[in-house]
Amino acid sequence: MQYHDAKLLATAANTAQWPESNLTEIIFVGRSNAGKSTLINTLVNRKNLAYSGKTPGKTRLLNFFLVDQKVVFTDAPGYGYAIRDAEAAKKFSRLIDPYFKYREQLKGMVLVADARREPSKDDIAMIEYGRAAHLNIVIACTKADKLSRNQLLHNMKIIRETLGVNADCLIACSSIEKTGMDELWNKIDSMIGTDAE
Ligand SMILES: Nc1nc2c(ncn2[C@@H]2O[C@H](COP(=O)(O)OP(=O)(O)O)[C@@H](O)[C@H]2O)c(=O)[nH]1
Ligand SMILES: [Mg+2]
Repeated sequence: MQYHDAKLLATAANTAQWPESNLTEIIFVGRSNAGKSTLINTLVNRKNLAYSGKTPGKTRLLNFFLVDQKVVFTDAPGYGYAIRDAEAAKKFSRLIDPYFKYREQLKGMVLVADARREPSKDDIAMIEYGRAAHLNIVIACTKADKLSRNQLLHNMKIIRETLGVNADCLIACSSIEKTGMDELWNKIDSMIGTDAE
């Protein structure tokens, strides 16, 4: 297993609280329960960095993690309940919109999607955001261990078509079997110091 150095750099409710940094940032987004916290923890080989559980007060903010002194992972709040809650949706976009618009070092997006589910409207909207901001986009299809090989391939095809991305943007991931992590790191490494355009 690879060692990764990782620590929480900042927790931000607004632009003034974004950390000062010149490093490339990669935002992790996904619907609640897709496995985003677990994926971040598995990627950096830590049990509790991104708090797989719920940390009251912090789950609705942007959490910035400094990783290996070379990249910053930005953990965005999970979405999904927002559909039923207009106020939460407004809060989410107030938090996220300026980050996509003004954070110049933001270069990439990892969309975390449960491999067993079809992408939601929110997932599609996030991809469109990412494209508008000219980000490199990767789809991490989590919980691959819960599917047979055939089901996984079938579902990943649906995910790819629904989101309108190329097959090489998708990575099957499992935090149980620890699969997909090297591939995801390769994508992240290629985003570091690389402009999408
Ligand atoms: N079997 C399996 N379960 C997973 C995997 N990733 C996450 N989970 C489970 O899915 C649930 C939600 O994960 P969490 O990381 O908290 O999701 P988040 O809301 O997107 O941050 C938890 O019960 C995790 O243990 C995976 O790769 N395989
Ligand atoms: Mg989480």
